Amino acid sequence: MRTLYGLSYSPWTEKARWALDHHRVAYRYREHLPLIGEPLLRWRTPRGMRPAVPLLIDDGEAFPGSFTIARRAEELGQGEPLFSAADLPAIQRWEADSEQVLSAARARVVARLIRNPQAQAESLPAFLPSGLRPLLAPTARLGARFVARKHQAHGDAEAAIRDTVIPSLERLREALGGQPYLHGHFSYADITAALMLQCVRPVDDRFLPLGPGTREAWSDAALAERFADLLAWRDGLYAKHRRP
Ligand SMILES: N[C@@H](CCC(=O)N[C@@H](CS)C(=O)NCC(=O)O)C(=O)O
Repeated sequence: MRTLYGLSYSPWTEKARWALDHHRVAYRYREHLPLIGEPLLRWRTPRGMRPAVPLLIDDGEAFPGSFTIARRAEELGQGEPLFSAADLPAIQRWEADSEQVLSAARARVVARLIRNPQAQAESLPAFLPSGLRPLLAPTARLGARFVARKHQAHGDAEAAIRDTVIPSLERLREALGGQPYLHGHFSYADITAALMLQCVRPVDDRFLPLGPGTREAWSDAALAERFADLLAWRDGLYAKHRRP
């Protein structure tokens, strides 16, 4: 069976799942555990590639990264295309913006997680009994530190938000110009751009459930006020196009 390895709270995993679900591609989902799951992840990742999730294993072949998985979903699935040839160069530019924004956001999220015991407890594996979770929360802090080191998420997180996130969101606002889609119809450009807003205010729990501590670590009240129009656009896109 086709298997997707991911982190349920990660915007990258959500991009991959959105594309797979849009194309009605069947898969089973397995949660990756940072640090503890690293040896297995390395073993599954093709040589020469940085081990990260989401990772799709399909018929013994590995498809690493949300973009590659979304393209694979388009090959396999049904439904309206997300990557029309004419849109591809622009989709790639939005993907590059989204990657930069989410990397900046990750630096801030892991820094916040290291100080937030509630978010740490929420990031522990679901099978652990609730009574043990507060005790084991520091283990999740180790996991967060590991992710920060592995993905070089250090430096001034606030400066990265100012220099990377805000300009990208301004560009998105201008490109949309009040329209529902970036390219006149729903495409992967909308998906990858919409996920940038996860670090402004995460989408509703109906679509991507997060515990309160995790939600807080991903939220930014000042940016939410400044980009309220983009949040409304993202919420509309989810309501219309995100299949459960
Ligand atoms: N460009 C990749 C980025 C994936 C990525 O950065 N994944 C991180 C998400 S925090 C990850 O795997 N972290 C957990 C780990 O490395 O163990 C994509 O589009 O999927």
